[in-house]
Amino acid sequence: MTLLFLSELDDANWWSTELNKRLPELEVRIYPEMGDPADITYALAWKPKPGLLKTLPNLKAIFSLGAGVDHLFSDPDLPRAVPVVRMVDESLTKRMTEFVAWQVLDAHREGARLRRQQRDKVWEEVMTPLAERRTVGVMGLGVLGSDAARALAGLGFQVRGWSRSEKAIPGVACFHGADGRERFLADCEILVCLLPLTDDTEGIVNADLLAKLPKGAYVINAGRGPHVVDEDLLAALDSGHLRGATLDVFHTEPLPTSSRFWTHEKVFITPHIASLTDADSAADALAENIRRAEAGQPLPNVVDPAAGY
Ligand code: NDP
Ligand code: OXD
Repeated sequence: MTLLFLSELDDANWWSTELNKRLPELEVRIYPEMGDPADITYALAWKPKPGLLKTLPNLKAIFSLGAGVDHLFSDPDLPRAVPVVRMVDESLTKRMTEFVAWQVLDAHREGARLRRQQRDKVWEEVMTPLAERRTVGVMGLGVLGSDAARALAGLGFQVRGWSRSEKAIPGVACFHGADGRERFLADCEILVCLLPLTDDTEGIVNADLLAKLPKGAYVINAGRGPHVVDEDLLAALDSGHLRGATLDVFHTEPLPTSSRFWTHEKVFITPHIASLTDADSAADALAENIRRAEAGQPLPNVVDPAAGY
């Protein structure tokens, strides 16, 4: 069995070392050194070149190096008969929850205003409500969103969440579907986007959605850049309707230096690092998945191609 590692961003040597500790018999090839395409039985990929996976005739599974799989489904030539497995890993989940808690607390305690005050040498008290008086909404209650929502509830926030199907999470008011969206958004003072990017969610953070948030709301996007209509977000920030935004993901990454987001006083930018995966943790599940595939057993976390996530 041979795995092709396909990523310009992730550390190929780290992944191949960790995989071989668990599966010494696995041959790991690192693209572009792939040898005979017919040898490749597994791909471990992040943003592979469109059309490349189609050239591997004996693929048994495609493993995404990320939780999101939009980088695979955007390939019109993705081999549809091969199962795509998303990354579900404890380190990825914990890091995302840390990021969300960090940014929600910063927005809640008005970190941006305090940093401006320090810059201007202004000594002025900033009184903020207790967490129990602050409503935070999490869009997407999957592996990442539900963990973040639970942690925010643990910090005392009034937490609500929104998903496609009905959910029940202790301490979280759950809404779902198009019908639940408006009720979910009303009163959300801090909105966290942890949705996957699909045809249904592209452009979801637009003027219409932002107008439904209360004045002074704060938006945190750790999903994907195309969830946001950039011009609509900038207009809501400029008009004062939004107090601020934390953006980890963008339409184009790296974010072009010409983007207004870089210099906008109300925007905090992070370079798509809300969460990253540790190979030494995620290789356990990956190796187990390869063992299962070799044994002809069903794989967990296979993406439903119709849903696209
Ligand atoms: P999951 O697939 O576990 O969860 C997705 C959630 O979104 C589910 O609750 C799902 O609803 C909901 N959802 C999907 N479509 C809709 C819709 N049309 N309307 C309402 N809710 C919807 O994904 P993860 O939690 O593992 O990951 C979420 C996303 O986070 C990834 O796809 C990726 O884009 C992003 N991400 C970003 C990272 C970063 O560093 N910035 C790192 C890792 C991930 P239901 O439960 O009903 O299916
Ligand atoms: C992911 C990501 O999808 O890092 O895991 O964005």
